[in-house]
Amino acid sequence: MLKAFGSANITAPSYAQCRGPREVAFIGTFGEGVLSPERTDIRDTRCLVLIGSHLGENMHNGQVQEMSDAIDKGATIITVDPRFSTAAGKSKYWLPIKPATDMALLLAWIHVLIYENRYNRSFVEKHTYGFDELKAHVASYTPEWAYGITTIKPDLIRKTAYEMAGAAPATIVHPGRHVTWYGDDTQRLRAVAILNALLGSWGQRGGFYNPDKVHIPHFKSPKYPKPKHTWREAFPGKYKLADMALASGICDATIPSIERDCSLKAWIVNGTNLLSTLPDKKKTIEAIQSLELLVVIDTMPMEITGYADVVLPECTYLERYDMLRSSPHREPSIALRMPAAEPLYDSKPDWWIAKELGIKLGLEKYFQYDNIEEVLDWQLKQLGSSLDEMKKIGVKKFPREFDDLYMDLNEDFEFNTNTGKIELYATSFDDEGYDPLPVYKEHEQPPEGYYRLIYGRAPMHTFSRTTNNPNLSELMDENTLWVNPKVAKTWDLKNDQYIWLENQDGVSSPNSIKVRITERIRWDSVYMVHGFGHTDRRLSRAFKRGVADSDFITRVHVDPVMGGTGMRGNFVTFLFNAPSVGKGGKA
Ligand SMILES: Nc1nc2c(c(=O)[nH]1)N[C@H]1C(S)=C(S)[C@@H](COP(=O)(O)OP(=O)(O)OC[C@H]3O[C@@H](n4cnc5c(=O)[nH]c(N)nc54)[C@H](O)[C@@H]3O)O[C@H]1N2
Ligand SMILES: Nc1nc2c(c(=O)[nH]1)N[C@H]1C(S)=C(S)[C@@H](COP(=O)(O)OP(=O)(O)OC[C@H]3O[C@@H](n4cnc5c(=O)[nH]c(N)nc54)[C@H](O)[C@@H]3O)O[C@H]1N2
Ligand SMILES: [Mo]
Repeated sequence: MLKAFGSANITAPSYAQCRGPREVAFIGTFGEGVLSPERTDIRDTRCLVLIGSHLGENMHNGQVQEMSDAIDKGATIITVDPRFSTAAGKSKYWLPIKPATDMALLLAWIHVLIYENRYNRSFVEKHTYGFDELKAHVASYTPEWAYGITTIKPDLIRKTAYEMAGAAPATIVHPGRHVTWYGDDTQRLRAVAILNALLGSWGQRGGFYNPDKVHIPHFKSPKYPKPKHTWREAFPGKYKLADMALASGICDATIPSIERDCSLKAWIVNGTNLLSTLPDKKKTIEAIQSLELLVVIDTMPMEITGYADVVLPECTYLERYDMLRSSPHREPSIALRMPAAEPLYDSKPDWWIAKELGIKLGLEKYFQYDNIEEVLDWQLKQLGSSLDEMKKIGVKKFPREFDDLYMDLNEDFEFNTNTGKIELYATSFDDEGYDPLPVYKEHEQPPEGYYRLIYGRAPMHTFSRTTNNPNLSELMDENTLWVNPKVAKTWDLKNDQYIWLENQDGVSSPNSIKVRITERIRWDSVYMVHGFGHTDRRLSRAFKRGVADSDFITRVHVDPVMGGTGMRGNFVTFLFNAPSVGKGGKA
C-alpha cells in the first residue's frame, strides 16, 4: 500500500537496531550478507565462537537445535561475554571480557593467526584481497596489548586462537544478530568477517554454507510510482553504506528542521512497539508529536497504541493468512500460515487493512483481488503447488537449483566485491571514506558509582510483545537486575530487594526492579532482560512488572557507516527510594 502511495520510507527495527551492521560488514568483505536465518553451518561445526551471542537465551530455534547437536558431536564452544550466559555454561572457554572492548580481542586473534602462521594460507592466497595490508595493520595488536584493554589473559587469547585454527575450516566465529552495541559495530563485524576469511570457513562445511531460496512470484500489479522524497534527505552524505531505511532515521526525518523543506507528516506503524524498540525515547516522542497522523496496527494495547490517532486492530497470527514465507536455507522451502480460528471482535488481517486503505486512497488498481486466498493460490500454482496442497502440508521443500551448498575450493570463484575476491581490505569502505581495515577505538567506561547497563533475551519471551501473555508470564513475570556480589556488598544490596535505577543523564524509571546477586556478571556491569516495565494499565499482567532497559538508553552511539544505533553506552546507579517522576534524587 505504501509503495502504491509513492513512499519509499518503509522500515523495520531489525536493521538499524539489530543486524544491519553485520550485513554491511559481510557484504563489504564477502560480497554477501549473513542473511536470516543465518547461514552458519552450526550442525557440522567443530568450533563455535560466540561473541555476545547468547544462543539458548536468544531462542533462535534452528541455531539452538543445531548447537545442541554440535555439542553432542563434541564441538568446542568459546564464549566471549561479560556475563556467564547459558551458552558460556556449555563452553570449553568463557572469556569474561570487559564490555565494549571486543574489537581489541578480535584484532589480537587476527594477529595470532597471522604472526603465528595459523591461518589458512591456500584459502587466503587464492580467494582474498589485501592480506599484506592487514598483516601490517595488526602488527602491534598483540595479545599482550589486548590484555590491558579486555582483561583477557594473553595465553587464553592464544589458546582460543589455536583452538579455532585447529578446527578450521569447520570453525564459526559467529557474527551474532543484535549487534548494535557501541557505534563502531560495522567495523567490529568486519573484524569477525576477516577472522572467518583467515580461517577459510566461508563456504565450507561446519563454517558458512551457501543458502538457496525459492523466489515467490509477485501477484500482478501496475508499476509503483517513483517516490518524491526519501528518508535519506534527512542525512545528506551520511550512513553511506546503509542499504535499507533506518527506523531511527525515520524519526529524524520527521522532526522538522530548518535544513530541510520537507519532513514526514504521517506514519503507519505495524507490529512494532517503538517506545520500547528505539533508543532515545524522548526523540521518538518528539517525532510522534510532530506528526499530523499516527495510525497503529497492533494486536494489543501496547505503549505505541497510546500515542495513536487511529488504532487498527489486527487479528492474531492464529486467525489469519499471511504472505508466504520463503527463507534462505540449506534446502529452499516455503511455508504457509493459515487461520486456525475466526478473528475475534472487529479485528482484521493486515492484508485486508492494506487493501481497504488502498481502495479509500484511490489505489484500487494495485489491489486486483477479492481476498488473500486468491493471491496465495495464484503464487503457489506458479511454483507447482496450490493453496489446497499447502493447507495440508504447511511446509514444502524444493530441490536446490545448483549443487553448491559448499564452495569447491579448486574452482575459481568470483565474489561480488570490487576486486572479485574476499576483501580483507574493504575497498568499498575506502571508496566511501570509512576505515578499510578495522581500527581499535576506546569506548567510555562507567563513571564512579555507575555500572554499564547490558541487556538480552529470556528464552520464553519475545521482546516486549509477550510479557502480558498468561502462559509466558507464568514462566517469568518480571525481570531482575543481575549484580555482582562485590558490588552488592559495597551498596549493601540484598537478594530480592527492589531498587530503582538512574542513568548518567539523571533519567530514572518509575518502576523498580528486583536485585539478583550473582557471580555470573562482571563487577563493572549490570544486566537485565529486555521487554519488561510496561506502562499501559491494560496490560494487566505486565503493567509495572520489572523495568524497561529502553528507559535508560538515552545516549546513542550512531554507527557512521550505516546508521545503526549503538545502545550499550549507558550507565546506571542504584536508588533506594522511588524517584519523583523521570528525575530521581540519589539515595
Ligand atoms: N527468546 C528470545 N529469543 C530471541 C529474541 C527474543 O526476543 N526472545 N529475539 C531475536 C532477535 S530479533 C535477536 S536480534 C537476537 C538477539 O540475540 P543476540 O544477538 O544473541 O544477542 P544480544 O542481545 O546482542 O547480546 C546479548 C548478550 O551480549 C552480552 N554482552 C553485552 N555487552 C557485551 C560486550 O560488550 N561484549 C560481549 N562480547 N558481549 C556483551 C550480554 O551479556 C548477553 O549475553 O535474539 C533473537 N532470539
Ligand atoms: N532497549 C532495547 N531495544 C531494542 C532491543 C533490545 O534488546 N533492547 N532489541 C532490538 C532488536 S534486536 C529488535 S529486532 C527490535 C524488535 O522490536 P519490535 O519488533 O518493535 O518488538 P516488540 O517490542 O515486541 O514490538 C512488537 C509489537 O508488535 C505487536 N504485535 C505482535 N504480534 C502482532 C501481529 O501479528 N500483528 C501486528 N500488527 N502487531 C503485532 C506487539 O503487540 C508489539 O506492540 O527491538 C530492538 N530494540
Ligand atoms: Mo533483532
